[in-house]
Amino acid sequence: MKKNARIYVAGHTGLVGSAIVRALKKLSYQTILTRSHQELELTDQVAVAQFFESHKPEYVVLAAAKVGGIYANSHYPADFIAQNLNIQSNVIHQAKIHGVKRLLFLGSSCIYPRECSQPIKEEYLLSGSLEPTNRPYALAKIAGIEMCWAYNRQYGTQYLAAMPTNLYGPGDNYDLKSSHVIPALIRKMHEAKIANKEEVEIWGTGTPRREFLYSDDLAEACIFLLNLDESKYSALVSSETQAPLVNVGCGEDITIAELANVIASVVGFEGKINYNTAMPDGTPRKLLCVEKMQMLGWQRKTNLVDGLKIAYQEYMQYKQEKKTDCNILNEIS
Ligand code: GFB
Repeated sequence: MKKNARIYVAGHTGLVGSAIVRALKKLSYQTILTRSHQELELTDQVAVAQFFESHKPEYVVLAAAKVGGIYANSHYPADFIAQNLNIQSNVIHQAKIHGVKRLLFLGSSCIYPRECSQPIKEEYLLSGSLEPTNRPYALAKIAGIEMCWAYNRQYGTQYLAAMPTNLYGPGDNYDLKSSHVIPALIRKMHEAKIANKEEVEIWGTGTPRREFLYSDDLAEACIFLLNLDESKYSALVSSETQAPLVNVGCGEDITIAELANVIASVVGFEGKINYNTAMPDGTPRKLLCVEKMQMLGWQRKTNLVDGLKIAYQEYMQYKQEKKTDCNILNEIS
């Protein structure tokens, strides 16, 4: 991408989108197009068409999505499937109408079958049943991948889907009902430490394994993919037999119980960790195979402990500043 290319980052206030904008700015990209949810409703077909018509982006990063942790996915299944299908259909279709050169569609490792062999290769997509706690979200994301692939085949577009593993980082959502595990545990342990509580409650059995990637590393991976030379990029998006799909992870996972201990030490919480087994575990394991990205020449930079230390500092800073534009204050009822 040229430094003056018109790059639309859909979802720029979220964890992923904000990291992508930071990374683009750091690399001196000059024309980054963003619209807040208030300015542009991506589920509104007409509004999205008007935006593309007026601003004619050359590249699109589709990071806008209804996202959340295990509790939010289980309790708002209709929102997760309907909003995501609408957002991605509108953006992908308008990208085609307006001749976008490259589009990167972001999904999640929960698209793969629950009982997959590990580590999970891209080719395992649609080879088995999904994890029930996030099936509506996963199916919307699978539809997005299929849509990228279908448009590439029928219209010769160059759309690529990147599936990140579980993410965390600056600007994360710390609401205990809708967040993912890392921000939830940072907040729970910090608040327990401050209140001199002797115990914190963690959901599930602590035995599920998860792989975690720092959001700024994912952002670098996204820009790396959009900047691949023609032959490498084309090999990813032009296959008749393989979906235009690439996993983005670090290749290592840990149990939730191990994660809780690491977060306790980063936060300085010395009390007891209790497991509430009435809450769901979700999928037992989802470790991505990251060979494809490694072969292309990318790997993560930030290890888990370093990333958690930065995330904890960010949490403290946002709490102190009580930033109104941060997800931290967007509690859901
Ligand atoms: O991060 P998380 O909500 O998402 O939960 P998933 C990961 C694991 O941490 C589960 C456990 O086994 C949870 O039971 N856990 C323990 C907690 N304590 C907590 C807590 O206080 N809060 C939360 N949230 N979890 C999501 C999907 O699945 O992952 C999405 O629902 C998406 O669709 C996302 O794919 C990346 O990894 O289980």
